[in-house]
Amino acid sequence: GQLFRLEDYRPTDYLIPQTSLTFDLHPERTIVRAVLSVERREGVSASQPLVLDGDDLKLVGLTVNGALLGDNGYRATPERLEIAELPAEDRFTVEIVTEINPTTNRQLMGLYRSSGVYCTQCEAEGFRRITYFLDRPDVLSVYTVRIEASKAEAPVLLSNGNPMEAGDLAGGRHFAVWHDPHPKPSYLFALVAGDLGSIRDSFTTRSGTKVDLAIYVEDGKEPRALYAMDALKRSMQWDEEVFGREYDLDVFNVVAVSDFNMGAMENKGLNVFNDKYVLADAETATDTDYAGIEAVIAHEYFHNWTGNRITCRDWFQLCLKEGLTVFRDHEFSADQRSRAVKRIAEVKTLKAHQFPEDAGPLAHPVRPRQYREINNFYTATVYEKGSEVVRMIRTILGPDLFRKGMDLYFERHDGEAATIEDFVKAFEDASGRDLSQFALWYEQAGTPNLSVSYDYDPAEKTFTIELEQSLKATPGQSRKKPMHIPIEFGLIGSDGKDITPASATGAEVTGDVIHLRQRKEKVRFTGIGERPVPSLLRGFSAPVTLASELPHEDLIFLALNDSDPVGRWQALTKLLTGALIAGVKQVRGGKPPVIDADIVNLVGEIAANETLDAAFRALCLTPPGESDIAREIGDNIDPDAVLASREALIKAIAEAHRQAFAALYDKLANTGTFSPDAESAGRRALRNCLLDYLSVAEADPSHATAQFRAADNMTDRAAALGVLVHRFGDSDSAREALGAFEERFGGDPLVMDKWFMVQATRPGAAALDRVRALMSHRLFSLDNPNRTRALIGLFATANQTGFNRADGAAYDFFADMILKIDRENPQLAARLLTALRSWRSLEPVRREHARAALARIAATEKLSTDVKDIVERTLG
Ligand code: B3K
Ligand code: ZN
Repeated sequence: GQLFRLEDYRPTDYLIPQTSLTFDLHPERTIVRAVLSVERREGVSASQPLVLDGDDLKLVGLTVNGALLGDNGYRATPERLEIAELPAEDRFTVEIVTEINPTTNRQLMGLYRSSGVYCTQCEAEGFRRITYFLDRPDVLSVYTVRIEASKAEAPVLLSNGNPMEAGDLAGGRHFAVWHDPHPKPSYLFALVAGDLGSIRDSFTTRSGTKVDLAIYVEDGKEPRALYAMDALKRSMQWDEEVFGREYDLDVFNVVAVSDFNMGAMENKGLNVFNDKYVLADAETATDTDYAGIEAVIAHEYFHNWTGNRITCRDWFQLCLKEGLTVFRDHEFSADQRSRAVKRIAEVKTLKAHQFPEDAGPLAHPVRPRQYREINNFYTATVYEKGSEVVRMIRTILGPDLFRKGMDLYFERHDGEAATIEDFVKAFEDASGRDLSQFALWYEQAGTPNLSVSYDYDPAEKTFTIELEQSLKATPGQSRKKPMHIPIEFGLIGSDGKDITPASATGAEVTGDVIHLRQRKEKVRFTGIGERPVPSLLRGFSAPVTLASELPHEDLIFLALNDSDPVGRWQALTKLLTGALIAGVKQVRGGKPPVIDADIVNLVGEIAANETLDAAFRALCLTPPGESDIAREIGDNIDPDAVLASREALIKAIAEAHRQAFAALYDKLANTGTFSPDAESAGRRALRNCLLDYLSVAEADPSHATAQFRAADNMTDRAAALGVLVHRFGDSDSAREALGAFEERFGGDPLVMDKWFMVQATRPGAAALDRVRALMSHRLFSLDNPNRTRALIGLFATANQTGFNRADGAAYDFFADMILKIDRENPQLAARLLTALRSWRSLEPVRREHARAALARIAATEKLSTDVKDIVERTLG
């Protein structure tokens, strides 16, 4: 693959202000006629050829200003159309006819058919698989789209923008014309055609425009789209209230399809979704599914302003739309639910997905400087860390200046393709602050480490915090500069209340934020009458790791008393992680782990504290996962020892609190009809945590079986199934539950994904054989990304002991699967392969097996550029 570099950016010689497309849809032979009005940029000579991108295209017609070209007038390959014979005038029309096959398109990029429905995916570079075009985000065009199709096969015909006309044609065919008045880059183009059901609603914007809303789903699944519709209306309202952003077309359509490479796509006025992020009801969706739908619906909707109205100049600026839009959807969910619980969930996700990326061979800056395959850069770093960077801007400026900066950004760049520099400048200009050092967050890869020490002087009544930041080398960046790290903090007195210092000297302090800018800095607070317990990084105010020398008692104090719930959770996590790591050492030394009674009591105390949110207590009762522990250990990982340590802690907690947990479990039982609201979901989350502990304490599946049978919703049913399969996998209870689940939901692929997942994640070396066997299940297919992710993806990312079995057999199996999937769907294969990114931190035997599997992939001929890029960077 070719290397693309940020510094090589150059604007195009030609622009395409208008694009008119006609699709004559046929399953195997679709004809696309593109009429492009082209404009030569000032100063560009007419001898400059017009070079358009293609991918796997077949040209069947070409004219310029209506005339055919001579043999030397153009050159067409499947990847490129170069037109040399151009008029002297600066404006002309190019008409291109291509023929494509939606049925054989298994990459799910460009125009493809999924369960008989035509749909498109163009981001990042899928439009060039439909027609030849300047397929890059800085070429904005106004689109008019005419779709013709068989009326029986595709009664519904959709594209971007507003519907203009529709009617019947000869031969049982019909047509529809759509016009999108907002200039957009080609990656936001979309078309959907098929036999779909829909639900409809409307939203009136605050300036009084009525917008028709529709969600299209497979016939018969309409009732399962109601929650998504509700989330959409709440998103529209929220963006008006919180960011002052209104919707800008007469219609907004969402379509759910079953074969989709990612979550969803923000095409202007026509969002296309993986049906997993649309379909939900109590019977089939868990609380996590509901929250996911709410977040993804909001995310795609919010892109209308951050991504569509203002798009990216080039793909290096991807975080400009993605990080910002993730930040916006996080804020939305926080406002709809419990802010603290939402924030903790974000921190967990960031640490689970982004920190390992930043610490491994695939590390890259939030704004990468180079890529070989852009689809491999839709990463946790660009999305999640990108969102953290925006969040830090708000922390540094405060909410009012942040909003002022956002307003300025919208005002200045509406209708443009912008850069990170434009974004940062808007905040600098709105606030008068210098963000040049802060902007290093976009440039430097890796997770900074903060080490902190404290000193209390009772005579002087001063408290001094000494901070030191460090950042390890990452691929291509050996030397790093110090960053501007905003650290929210509190100094807590023995009564549990925050102490307000008289003054602060040293590093800048504004309100409750310390601004660390040097490599090493001190802050000295005066007027501190007693030795305080410091709470640092409240709200997880910066994406850093924190090494602090706080003693055990202080952490327990924080876990119980910090006024910031995120701080409480961080302190508890630190304690649990310390205990778990000590346990791993003991296991590897051949001893049983010794569990600290203080920690066991602390967990019991939090569980019993009814003044706390149930959802918060559930988070506290779930000890760090196996991969969290592995990440904190850092190297020479033995996943079996990690599991053993974690299980020992769970058992100690379960046995110590057996009675209390049983009573609480009963008390939290379901009452009334199911509601997916945050409070009810929190209650279920806590109760399902307790179910696991109880089952461990009792060493008996009967509680889980009873819950599985009685459940009136998928959250409780799936949780019970999880306990049965993971804890009592060989029992009749587990077998019967799996059988009953399959019998009931065998007709519903999305629900069956949960059935595959729960088995793929059952710990232990025997998992591989089960995964192999499940691949021949009648409902499994490698052609469907959701199915593949449920079985192969979850096995590789959420079954540490199964995937990393010591003989390396699972790596071999995985390599075979990657190579197989790569032949059909390179994007999916490349994404799955990132499961091996932390191979270097394994103990030597597993490490060597993993390396060999990677090397075998790398040595295979005809790899896609996607997989080749990942495997080469992973091997380093
Ligand atoms: N923008 C799309 C992601 C496209 C991924 C292309 N490989 C979804 C989103 O982030 O909203
Ligand atoms: Zn996005």
